[in-house]
Amino acid sequence: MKESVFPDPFAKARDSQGFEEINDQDDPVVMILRLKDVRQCAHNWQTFQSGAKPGRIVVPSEEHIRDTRQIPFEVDPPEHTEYRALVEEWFRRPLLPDYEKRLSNQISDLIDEVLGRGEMEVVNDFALPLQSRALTLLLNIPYEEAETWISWGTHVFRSEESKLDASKANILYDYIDGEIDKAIQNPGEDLYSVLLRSEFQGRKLTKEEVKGVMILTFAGGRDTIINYVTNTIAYLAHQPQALDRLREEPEIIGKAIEELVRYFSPLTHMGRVATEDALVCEHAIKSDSRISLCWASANRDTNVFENANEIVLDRKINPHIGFGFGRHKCLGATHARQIMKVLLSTLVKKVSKIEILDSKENIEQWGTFDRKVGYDQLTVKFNEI
Ligand code: EMZ
Repeated sequence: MKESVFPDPFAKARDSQGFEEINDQDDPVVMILRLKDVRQCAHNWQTFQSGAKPGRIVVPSEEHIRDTRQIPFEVDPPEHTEYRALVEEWFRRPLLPDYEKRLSNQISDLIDEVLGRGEMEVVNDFALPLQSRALTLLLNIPYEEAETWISWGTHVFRSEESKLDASKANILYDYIDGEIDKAIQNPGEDLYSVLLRSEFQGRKLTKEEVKGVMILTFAGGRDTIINYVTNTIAYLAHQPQALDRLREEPEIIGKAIEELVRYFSPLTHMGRVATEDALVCEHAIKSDSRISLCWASANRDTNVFENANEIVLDRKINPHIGFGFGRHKCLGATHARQIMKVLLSTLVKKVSKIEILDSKENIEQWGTFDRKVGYDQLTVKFNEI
């Protein structure tokens, strides 16, 4: 398969019935495939809740490998609204000029570092360090800490041996517990300390709640950003005219970022648990069963997007839901968009052409759907301008 092509495996099921039932660890999940229905279900948090057993709304379910509730992700209104308000401003910091400048320096240094090499493996030697170093800005902690996170690999709950790896998850939990204790001893201006000072319903956040926010911050933006960055590099390598166009028309970078999120949809789907019997696409959903909101399928819905299977860098109307939809839409989206903006703006200044030397696709399997979500390995050469 061509490196930059990400086929849409959902088309047939989306057009014919709009949903598909899959099995996840003996717990069925009805995947919702059309954009309109995905939005409606995401909007209807009363019927399709996030605040189920911790881990259950993730597909594959993580309920057997963790008990900590991720906040605000696994909470419903009205509590969700109050939790979200506590962290919203912090997660808008990526828009501050100083933040953007520091991010620019990081990404510029990383590109300089790999330009000197004959070849490099993008997933582990570029996307992972880029994501981990950028996370030090989001958490407002020393840059050196990124080395520890890089050593964990691309996903904190998955390993090469297992899709759900409890021992790996424990590394993250123990680490976060330790960092929370350090912040209690030595409060500072980092996210842990800020959360420990925050108040929820007139009392301080508990350690467990702080941990819930931190786990989400570490896990939610990890493989997603890594896929986004890696897939973008593959695309720019395969379509050199796209790299040239972004160089000549930097004003379309904002639109290009959205289009790449739509096309790659780095997070395939996210689950919800029905609080009552319901109907979606004339299909009966039983109370306490799961649905999934399939962002990846919705983003290729031909009733909404013209030439849905093509990357149109300056797509004018682009109501994609790659960052989710409704109250739970991605808290890290501002950070993710800044990373992409800085990455594209820096690449066009420093790199003339990217060559792909070798690649191995990462294919997810959901029932009968095989979905390419990114790469396990992508070896390239960056050519200097
Ligand atoms: C959860 C999820 C959040 C989950 C927006 O997505 O990301 C997944 O990668 C994690 O495994 O626990 O944080």
